[in-house]
Amino acid sequence: MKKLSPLQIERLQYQPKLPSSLQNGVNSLELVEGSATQSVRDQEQIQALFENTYGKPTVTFNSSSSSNSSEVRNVGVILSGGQAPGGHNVIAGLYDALKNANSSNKLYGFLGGPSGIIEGKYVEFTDEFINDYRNTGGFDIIGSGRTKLETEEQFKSSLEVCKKLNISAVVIIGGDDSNTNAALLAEWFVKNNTGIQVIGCPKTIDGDLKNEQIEISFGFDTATKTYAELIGNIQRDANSAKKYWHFIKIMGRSASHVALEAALQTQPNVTLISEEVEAKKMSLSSIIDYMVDIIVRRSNSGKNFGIAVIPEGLIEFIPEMGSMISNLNDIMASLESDSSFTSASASEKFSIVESKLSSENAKVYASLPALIKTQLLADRDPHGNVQVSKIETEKLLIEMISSRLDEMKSAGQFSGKFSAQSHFFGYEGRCAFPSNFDADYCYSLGFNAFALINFGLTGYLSSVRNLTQPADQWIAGGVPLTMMMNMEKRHGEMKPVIQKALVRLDGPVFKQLQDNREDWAMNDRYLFPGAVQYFGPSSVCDITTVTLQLERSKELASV
Ligand code: FBP
Repeated sequence: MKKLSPLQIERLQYQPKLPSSLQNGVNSLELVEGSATQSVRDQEQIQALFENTYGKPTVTFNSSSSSNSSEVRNVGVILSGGQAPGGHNVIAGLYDALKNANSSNKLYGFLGGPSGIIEGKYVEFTDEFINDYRNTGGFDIIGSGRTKLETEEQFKSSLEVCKKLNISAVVIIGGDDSNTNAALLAEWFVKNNTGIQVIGCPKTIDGDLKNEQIEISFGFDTATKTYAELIGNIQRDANSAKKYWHFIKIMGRSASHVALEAALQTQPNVTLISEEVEAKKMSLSSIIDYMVDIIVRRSNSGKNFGIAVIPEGLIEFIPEMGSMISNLNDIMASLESDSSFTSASASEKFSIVESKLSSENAKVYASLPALIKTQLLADRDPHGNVQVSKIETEKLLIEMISSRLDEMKSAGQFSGKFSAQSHFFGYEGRCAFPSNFDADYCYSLGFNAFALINFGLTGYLSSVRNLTQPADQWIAGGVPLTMMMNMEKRHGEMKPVIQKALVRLDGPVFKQLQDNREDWAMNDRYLFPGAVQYFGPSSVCDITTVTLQLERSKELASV
């Protein structure tokens, strides 16, 4: 028999909330169509690529007093990409909606991510199976993977597997790339008259899958609350011992939403925002200047300690680094199967790469410590990009700041102490038990995904909005995936992709940081959020992030 922790037992009892429109099940709904939509950019190209699924209207569900019967449906579900808290509840919501609509409906889970549907690896969900995973973190119910579902051959294999299981709809739970693939699959299924629908669900702790229709991706709330709890604990340690600077890198790949939200929840002394670094064209050396200035000023007022929050993707946003990394990505792609490179020693690899980089980029590469040079040569992700989670930017900054302070010491410009500790928070938050907010949001997204299926829609992303209000006031509906797309360069070719949302430097969330930066740098305004994901004052633990509240209050003020 499985042994469960006391919190696990407690969370299994949690009953996720639904928007009032969905509370009577998917057979008691009416669908309200908005107007026809367009892609965010590159309309002609996107329309040409998605002839059958482009331009559909957004849809909203209202509860209806009449009750319709629902035909028997088999549905398949895929968890795709990095883990995000709440994935299990999306599946639980989908399962409950599907069984509630017709008890003969079946839900299949494809194993190990998108490769499961290609290779026909699956499980059939039952009450008993699902019940063990309700309100738990992780994606281990069926596993996840990063296989890109995009080729004709993969689509054909997926069709065969769906036919075998009599599946008429597939739900893909993923981030921007996985939902781009969901849009391609939806289009292919329509084009080939298969009758199979595809619905996406917005997942990623990174918080960069958002737009006017999707307020936030799931997992962002729990992950940021978890990191904020950890940062708060470190701040208390730093404030107690008063001897270390803690450099904390926080996950989020390109966008700095996670670092920014965690900073707003904890008020550390320094918060770097990659989008700002890029906009201000800050070199690595000017970032060091900025941080050294705060370290020295704090030291002069007797504080040889502090907290610096660093977004995971920073390195790619520093102009000279970004240019060198993109040059390096191309070189790495060409060296991938070159055995004289793959079998070379570390120092030989450095020289090979330097000889192939442009002279400017070679200088930047050569100036880096060996540790970072090696990390920059690690395997690329499926898109050919460097895996920023593997680059210890926090250590790079510590090393460069230490040498700068040593020089200043020798020149009599610094008499304090600098002793640093580095941390990387990423995996610690991706599989935490979903917060109350994520447990409710995810369950609603899954439930709503089945409502979209029941109305025969395809190529839509499940959308639940009005998230700063109590769950019963949330608005359920769907957004055509093509509406969020534009053309971007991938592997040297222009491809249709869902546009990533980066931190807006003209938005209220960044402004909140900007307005307080100097105060937080010099005065210790640390906040210690604690573990508020599940229990505690409902004004904190049941509501969503500072980011979304600031964004929504600005939107409402402008109405
Ligand atoms: P998704 O975009 O798939 O949601 O993954 C996000 C993420 O957690 C990033 O924050 C991080 O850079 C990356 O995954 C790490 O990937 P991996 O799990 O492969 O190490």
